[in-house]
Amino acid sequence: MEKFYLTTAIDYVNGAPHIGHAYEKILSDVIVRHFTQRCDDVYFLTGTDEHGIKIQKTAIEKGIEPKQMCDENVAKFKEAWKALDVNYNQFIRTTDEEHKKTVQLIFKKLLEKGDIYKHSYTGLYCSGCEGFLNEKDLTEDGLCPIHMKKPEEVSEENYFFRLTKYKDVITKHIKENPDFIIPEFRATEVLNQLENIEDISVSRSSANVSWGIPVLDNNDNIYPQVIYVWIDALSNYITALGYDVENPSGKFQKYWPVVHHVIGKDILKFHSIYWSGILLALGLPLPKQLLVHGFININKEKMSKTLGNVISPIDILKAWDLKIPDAFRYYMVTAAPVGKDGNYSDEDFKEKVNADLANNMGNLLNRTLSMLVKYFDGEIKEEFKTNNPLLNNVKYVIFHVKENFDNFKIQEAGQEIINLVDFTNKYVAGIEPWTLAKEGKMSECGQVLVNVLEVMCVVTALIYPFCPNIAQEMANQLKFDLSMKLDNLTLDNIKIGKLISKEEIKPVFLRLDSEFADKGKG
Ligand code: ME8
Repeated sequence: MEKFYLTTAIDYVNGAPHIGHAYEKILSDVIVRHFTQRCDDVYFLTGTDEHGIKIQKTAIEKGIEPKQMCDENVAKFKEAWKALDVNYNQFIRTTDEEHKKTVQLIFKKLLEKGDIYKHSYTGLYCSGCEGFLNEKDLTEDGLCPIHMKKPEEVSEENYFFRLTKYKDVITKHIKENPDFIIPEFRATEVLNQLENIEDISVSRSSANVSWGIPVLDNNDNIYPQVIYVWIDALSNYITALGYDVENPSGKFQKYWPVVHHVIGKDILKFHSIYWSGILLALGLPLPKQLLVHGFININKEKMSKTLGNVISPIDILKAWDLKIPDAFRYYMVTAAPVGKDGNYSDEDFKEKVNADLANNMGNLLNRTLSMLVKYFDGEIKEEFKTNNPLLNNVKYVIFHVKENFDNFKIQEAGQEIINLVDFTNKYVAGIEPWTLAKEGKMSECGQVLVNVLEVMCVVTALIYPFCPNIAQEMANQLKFDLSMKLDNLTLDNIKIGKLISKEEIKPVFLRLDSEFADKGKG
């Protein structure tokens, strides 16, 4: 696999980032870091979605200009991704001039092609979704099922996109490409939605929504329009690559369409149906894959402003006094399988990271290195390097971690790594190198320790995407080269340092103190 382009959803900036935003960006970063260990050319795009009525209304409530509010909140998003070590290549803002210009040209091209047309319309608009809802989608009380708010009746003359023209091609594509939408059960959901799909409104009257990208050449007799958020927002995936409607070239040609869009379950329809329609209308190939993740709940409850349980990722790091985000990253992506809803609770968090990262992984490394220092002054003698009985376990785990990542089964990949650590712990407990030392069987003792340390190098490489700082610390102590590509990761290729220095041995992860347990929430 040579090229790997991954995008996240671009977040609305009417507030600071919450744990759900953080989950998606961490998940994406973990995937990107893993594939960076496997391919030479990886591109990771994230960003912010800054137009629309929701942002406009929040800015008005605050009494500031929308752009000023966006600037302030974008800074909070960037700060959070930095604190969480989300290492993107590019951060796109839909208020970027380049983006705005290209979106206008995309709109114009579709208008000229006849795929966008004028139409008078009365519909139910949910500003939470930034979309029109059908009567049948509403709850019994007439509310939006996601935002539990009554949608507003809107009557306007708008531009519409001829989505129905592409319905059959999209349906066929989904049916013929089972990997297009994962997990697979989500594809069934989309196929059902496609059956009742209608043309969609793609602009709003600027009298109602002024905070948006104006439609170009709008000198006809309908009132001035702004481009309705979804054409604007979805196009970020190509405008970020410098897509040019006349002459697609450069980065766009390099990475499109080998793209994985990581998105939450609530925006699947927009990505699978609307985005596919727009791309087909532009004559562009469809993305390789939509990876649809579930929602993060808090203490098993849906996170919402009304419940007052919205948690900021930064507050979690602060509350647990975490200088590095590794434990939080690890927990977020291993607490639930990717497609299912996950849950954050302080107790769970503490229990899982203490068990896996401190007691299991960190402790094994620390004990083994300490024994090497105690019995051999940290020296790894040539005679200690023998055939490693854990070889098959290592091969098995490397294979399955890669396979799980290929299928975006990130929780399962994490579990494979911890299983290897578990097994190695049992190997040590069964063989008791300290007893071998007591009995004077020094060479045997040294061999056991080196067998374990070799496995720990593999663990270091595999855990790196989840816990980049801890992995770096482990690599430093093991004198292991963390830049090794996973394809070269075999026990034969691992050359641990001849001497492990006593001064450098320290726990790579300290247990989360129970006194913090009640303070996790922001
Ligand atoms: O939907 N758990 O922005 P957004 C997990 N701007 N993920 C969650 C979540 C939760 N509790 N809440 C939200 C938008 N998300 C649009 C996207 S893309 C061209 C435009 C996810 O700020 C959500 O599913 O509401 C989405 O993938 C992302 O966070 C941004 O949500």
